[in-house]
Amino acid sequence: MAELILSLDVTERRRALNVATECAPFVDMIKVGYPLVLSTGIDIAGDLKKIGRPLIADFKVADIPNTNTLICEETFRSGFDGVIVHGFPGGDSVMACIEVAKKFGGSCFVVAEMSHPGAVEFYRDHVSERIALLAVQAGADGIIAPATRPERIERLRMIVGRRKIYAPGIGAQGGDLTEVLRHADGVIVGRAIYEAPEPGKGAEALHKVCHSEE
Ligand code: OMP
Repeated sequence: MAELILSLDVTERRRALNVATECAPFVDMIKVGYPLVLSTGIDIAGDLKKIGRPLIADFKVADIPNTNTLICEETFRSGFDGVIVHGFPGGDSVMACIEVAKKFGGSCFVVAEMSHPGAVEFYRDHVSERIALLAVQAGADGIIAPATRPERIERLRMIVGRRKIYAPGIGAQGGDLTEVLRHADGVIVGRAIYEAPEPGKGAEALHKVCHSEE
C-alpha cells in the first residue's frame, strides 16, 4: 500500500476547494505550493483543513537557518501539518526546519533529487545520496525522490531505509505508477488528477492502484 498525495497546483480558490473536496475521500494528503498560496493567500490552508485531510506545504524552503525557521514557523502556524524543504543549503538549514516541524508536531521532508530533466545537471556525482544521508542524520521524516527515475528511488532507499520516500513525476512528467510503487511509500500527483474531466474519479482510480495489496 502506498499513499496518494494530491498536488493542488491550481490558482483559483473556488477550483482548489472543489478539487480538494471531490478528491478528499481518495487521497491521503493534500500538497499546496506557491501557485495556490501566491494566488489566494496563505489562509487557503485554513479552508483546506476543514476538508479533513493532512496538508503539506511544498515551499521547498532553501535559505539560511534563521530565515528557514521563520518560514517554517509561519507555515505551521497557518495550519499545515508538514513542510517540504531543500537539502542543498546544508545541514544547519535543514535542521532549522526540522526543529520547527518537531515543535509544532509536524513533519519535514527533504528534496533529495528532483524529477524534471534538468535536475541531472546538478543532482549528480552522489549529491542526491549525500542529501538523503543528511536528511536521515538530521532526523527528517523522509525525502522526495523522482518518480521519473525509479532506479534513483531504489538507490536512495538504500540510504534512507524505513524513512518515507514520496515520489512526484507520475503521469504528466512521464513516471510510471506501477514501477514507482515498487520503491516509494507515496506518490505526489498533480495534473493527472486536477486536469482530469472529473478530478474525483481520477483520484479514485489512482487510489485503487496505490491501496491495492501486491
Ligand atoms: P504534476 O507533475 O502535475 O503531477 O505535479 C508534481 C508536483 O510535485 C508539483 O507540485 C511539483 O512542484 C512537485 N515536485 C516535482 O514535480 N518534482 C520534484 O522533484 C519535487 C516536487 C515536490 O517537491 O513536490
